[in-house]
Amino acid sequence: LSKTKNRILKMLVDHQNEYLSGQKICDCLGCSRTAVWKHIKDLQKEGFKIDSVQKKGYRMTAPSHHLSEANILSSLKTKKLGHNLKFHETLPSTQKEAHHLAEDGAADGTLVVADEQSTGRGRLGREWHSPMGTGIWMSLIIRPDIALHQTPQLTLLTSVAVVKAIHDITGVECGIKWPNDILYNGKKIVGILTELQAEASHVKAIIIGIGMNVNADAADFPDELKKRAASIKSLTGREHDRPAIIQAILKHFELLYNTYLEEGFEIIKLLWESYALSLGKEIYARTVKGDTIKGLAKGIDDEGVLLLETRDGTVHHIYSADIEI
Ligand code: BT5
Repeated sequence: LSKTKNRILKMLVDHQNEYLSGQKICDCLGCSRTAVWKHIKDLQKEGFKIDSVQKKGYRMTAPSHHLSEANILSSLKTKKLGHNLKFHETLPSTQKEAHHLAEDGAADGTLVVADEQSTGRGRLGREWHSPMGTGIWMSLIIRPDIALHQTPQLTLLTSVAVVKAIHDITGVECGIKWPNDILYNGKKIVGILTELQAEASHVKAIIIGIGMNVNADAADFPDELKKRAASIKSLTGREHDRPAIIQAILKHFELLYNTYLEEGFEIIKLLWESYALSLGKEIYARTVKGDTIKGLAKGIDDEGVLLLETRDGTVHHIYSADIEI
């Protein structure tokens, strides 16, 4: 994406609903009026609603919920995360794409975003429904210097960042179901998939996939998901600005992640617990092996592992499972 186009977009967003003259834009950016005009045409083609009125100039009329590279980059508030952005209208899976990029040495903080996934995936090879234009389907590549067993902590850190971002932008207060679901009234709004590339005991890259139902209507979900899934729009009755939510997730993630790298997991753990839905409750944990353990969710340990106490007083350490509350 051209830097100039991105800067024009930023100027228009910063002066939403005011006219900016072509001359003013040229003076600020040091380019010709023809160049400005061409970039504006491109932005209009990408779906931005920009008026152009003779003698007044250009004006952005409505916040765009449209997802594009320019839209995501225009108000990014992070130092590092997301600046190396790979945006695609459609991909089989952002997670798969991020794995390839990470193997090829993609920088720490690289973000892959798609407006649609044809074969989005969840844990254990499950499908993740990701229709065009309705959600956030993205994968973040990070390269922390941590031990393998610490990686579940990053799923929990991500959940906190996502819950905070949803609240900031939409006002909705979701809760977290260990390990990777963000729910509202028992319905899944967001799923998180954390995967690694490692060599011996050393983490080479962690790929964090986030799938969020933002502007989907009930009709957009297949029947088997209608009872279990919901979008933010279905909760608030209005459309939400996906680029703003992505920017907020990255901002919160970066803050929490820096705290985590400098001070460890303790603060993240406390924050996570404040949003957790299942702690102190009787739950069922279905493990990957297919066993179901019923017990009291006592909390998480310092590594992010769930502690489940069965009737006989044994505390089981649950590394991976599906939970029913
Ligand atoms: C997850 O798996 O919740 C992790 C989902 C991660 C998706 C992101 S999107 C960007 C990136 N690229 C990818 O290809 N994946 C990641 P799990 O806990 O296994 O839950 C999967 C289950 O959630 C499915 O079996 C369905 O029951 C349900 N499900 C599928 N699509 C859904 C949706 N859009 N909303 C809510 N629930 C859904």
